[in-house]
Amino acid sequence: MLRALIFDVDGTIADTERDGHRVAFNRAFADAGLDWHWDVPRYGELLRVTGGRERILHFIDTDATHIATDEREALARRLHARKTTHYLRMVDEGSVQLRPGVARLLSEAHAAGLTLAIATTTSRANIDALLAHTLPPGALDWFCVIGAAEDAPCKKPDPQVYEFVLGQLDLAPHECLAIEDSAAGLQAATAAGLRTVVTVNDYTRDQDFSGALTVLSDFGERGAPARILVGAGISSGIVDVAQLNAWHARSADLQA
Ligand code: XBP
Ligand code: MG
Repeated sequence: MLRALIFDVDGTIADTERDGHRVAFNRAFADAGLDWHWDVPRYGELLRVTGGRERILHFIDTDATHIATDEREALARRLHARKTTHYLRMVDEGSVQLRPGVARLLSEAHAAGLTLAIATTTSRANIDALLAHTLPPGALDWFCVIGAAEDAPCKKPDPQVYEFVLGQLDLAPHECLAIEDSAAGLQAATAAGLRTVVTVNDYTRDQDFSGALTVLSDFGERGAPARILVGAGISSGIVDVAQLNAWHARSADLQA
């Protein structure tokens, strides 16, 4: 029986990367007097490194090698803290929106008694701000467990954040579905024993989603149906709780 949905955040709940995190990184670089600029395609490459601090550190190691090795970690930490300040301000100003169907599916799942949880690479402050600004008042309480960067220092594709969330929920992987947008997220969820529904975005649509239960454009809304990219079709074009239950039941049949 399906008991819980575990959602990724960046790219899944909201399109945060291109016009949110990327812009915040660039503002932090400018504040520090650095002439670094991550344009849209370059940021797509850098997204292979999960975790904002790790992404900055990787960039320094490859593109700013004049910075002394023993100063890199501290610089990455400073820039990342500043980037978080900018990102929170942008969320506050309403610059980051939920993806199609997310608000509907979350409230339907909550009303249906499914347990909701989050498993993300980003920091806790970013999640609290995003959910507070995009969901109805009190919706933060819908999430029984929020696993974030602070809870799992080993970032996706490492399964640590999913293992943390499963432990807190006290549920077995087969009682849950993970919802992800990236190959790294799918690998993390799969390594934790979870079956995964993938919704893609412009940065992830060409990634390898082998092993996903299904791959979709989004969750669909009335008048804007979801497209199935891999897997079985959905008659209404809208992913709802009944559809998630059907996919979950089918995955149990496949495992039996
Ligand atoms: C996506 C990430 C994060 C964000 C930036 O996380 O890899 O690093 O790009 O956020 P997920 P931070 O898809 O798991 O939600 O700067 O806070 O790391
Ligand atoms: Mg993601």
